[in-house]
Amino acid sequence: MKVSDERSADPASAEMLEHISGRAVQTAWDRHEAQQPQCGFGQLGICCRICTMGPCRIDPFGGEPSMGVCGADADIIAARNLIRMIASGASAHSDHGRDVAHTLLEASRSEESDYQVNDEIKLRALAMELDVPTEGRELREIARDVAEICFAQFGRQEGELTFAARAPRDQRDRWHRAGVMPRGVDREIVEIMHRTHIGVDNDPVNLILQGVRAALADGWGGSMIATDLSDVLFRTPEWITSRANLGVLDPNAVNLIVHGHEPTLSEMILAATQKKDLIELAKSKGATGINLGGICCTANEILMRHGIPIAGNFLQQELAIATGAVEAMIVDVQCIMPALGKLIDLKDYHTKLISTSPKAKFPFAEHIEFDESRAMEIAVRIVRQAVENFPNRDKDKVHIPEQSNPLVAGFTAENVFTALGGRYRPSYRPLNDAIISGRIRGVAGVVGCNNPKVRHDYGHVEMTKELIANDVLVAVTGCTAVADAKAGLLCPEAALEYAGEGLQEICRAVGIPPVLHLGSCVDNSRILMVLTNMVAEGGLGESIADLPVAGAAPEWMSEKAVSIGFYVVASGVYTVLGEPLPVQGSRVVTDFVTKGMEGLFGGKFAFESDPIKAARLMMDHIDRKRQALHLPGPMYEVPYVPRTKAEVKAAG
Ligand code: BF8
Repeated sequence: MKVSDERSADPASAEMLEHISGRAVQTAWDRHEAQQPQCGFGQLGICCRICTMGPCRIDPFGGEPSMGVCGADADIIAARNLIRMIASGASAHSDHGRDVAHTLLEASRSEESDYQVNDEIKLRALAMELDVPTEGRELREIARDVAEICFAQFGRQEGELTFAARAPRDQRDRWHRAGVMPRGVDREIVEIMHRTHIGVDNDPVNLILQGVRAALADGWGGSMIATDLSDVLFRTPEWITSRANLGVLDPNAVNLIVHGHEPTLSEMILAATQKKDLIELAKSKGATGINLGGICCTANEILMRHGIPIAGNFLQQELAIATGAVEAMIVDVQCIMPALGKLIDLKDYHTKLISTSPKAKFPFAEHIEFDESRAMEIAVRIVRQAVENFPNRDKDKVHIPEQSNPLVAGFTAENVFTALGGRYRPSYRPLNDAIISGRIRGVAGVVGCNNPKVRHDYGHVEMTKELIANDVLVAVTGCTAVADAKAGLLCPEAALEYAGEGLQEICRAVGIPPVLHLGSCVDNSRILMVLTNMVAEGGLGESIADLPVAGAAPEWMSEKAVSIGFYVVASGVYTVLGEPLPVQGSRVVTDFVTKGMEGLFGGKFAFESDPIKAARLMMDHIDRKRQALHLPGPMYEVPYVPRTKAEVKAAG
């Protein structure tokens, strides 16, 4: 196999890697190789640089040193490091949510705002849930009250996070018993930072429970607010078609890529690209028009609501620039490699890298600061710069791979399974019935990043194929969704090619793909609501922990993924990670996250790098849950046969 194929299972990415090999361009794969061997202490989670008596590290083989200078052992060090990852990941999601809440608040205060409420139904539903009066009031007043309540959630000092009340009762009872019912995410994160300061909390399990509390404040708070208020501002997604992969770049048009996470920026850039005068300007420069594409989660945001095509996922950001066909890459926050600036500085490519957030500046990027109060004006300025850069494109250097696969996206907790019942039965009943009868074996959420430690996209795609072949309906978000889209798994036709007979029957009846795109990484909150609705519909137990469902992040790498993992597991979901959490230098922490958490929350982690084996672990778990609910095995023959009770039990 060629090196490029070893690095990426995605043909377009492999083609680009081949195309740039031998040039000065460096990619994350090259830098990963240059880092070998990576630090074993770091991988095991047993190095500490929290104070300047260190840095300290623990002998992983049980020898000396067995403690840091302060006396912290491997268990304390691993637990502290782990929950600091949660703090960072929860901060990223929740700061995103805070920005959306702030945008809604500003929009409700000013008639001049470029933003407005685009989903009145969702706003009114939220108002009802939050006890905001609606009778005889203007939409703007309702929006202000809803935004103020949501905004206040972030800093909530006492009591319970309001949206945690959405979780099934049994799950909330578990959180109460474990003492992890979250307050505001800001408070929980500050408490992590306090507890992990030298000489504060030195009980590994107590530390991790605080990590759980912050993660729950993210999933059921910051991220959930990001999703709900983005829906209010930019409208709740509906099923929509589009395409994904580098082939969406247009050799004849001005190509703009938005990369990052927050829809407040990408929505305005999209609106600016549709302005007649800018399109005319593009034509006057010799282009056929303006073509917008996305990378990472901001791509998922504008795909879900507008069908804007996706250029790629995390590991494709450098490859997109290397096509030589991108006039501007416009970035905001999260998952944007600083390497992009170095790539621009090579002067091999004409692409302008434009940073926009006061929170995120990059080497060699031009900074045009985005300000929600002048959103359209700034978006127009950015798009104009991209258009004016078109004549600098060297046509001889352009290399755009052909691949771009069709896809269907736009699934939400509101529409995803009500669709199964059609207009006459808009509820989760048909889904629950399909699971109860065994047509659908269970539901899996496959989410998360790319990581050059594993073959790009291979983990996502192979795991998803194995699951759907065995009648497991798969929900995807983030970079998994992009990987699966590129592999053609988000098309209804994929059911006929890859799904088992039972799942195929459902997909055929309703016209849905076997893999449902639920959005960006903050939209993992949509998956929480899907699970909650399944419990509420009845017949599948009393809590999320009873459901025949499982989660996975086969290629995860970011701290956000750690926060997601913890709120999903604490919400009752068995979750398999491709890369282990960096805690294996501590027996106590490893045991707690892979075993102990189950007793408290009903969910736990497993680590398995082989995506097929990981999918089978998930199906063993799903089958075990089916048995506990006294449900029959899969209705049709499946390649991965349900194990006997004893076999499943033995598999753990
Ligand atoms: O938030 S999946 S690489 S893009 S962290 Fe980043 Fe990971 Fe992609 Fe979206 Ni999520």
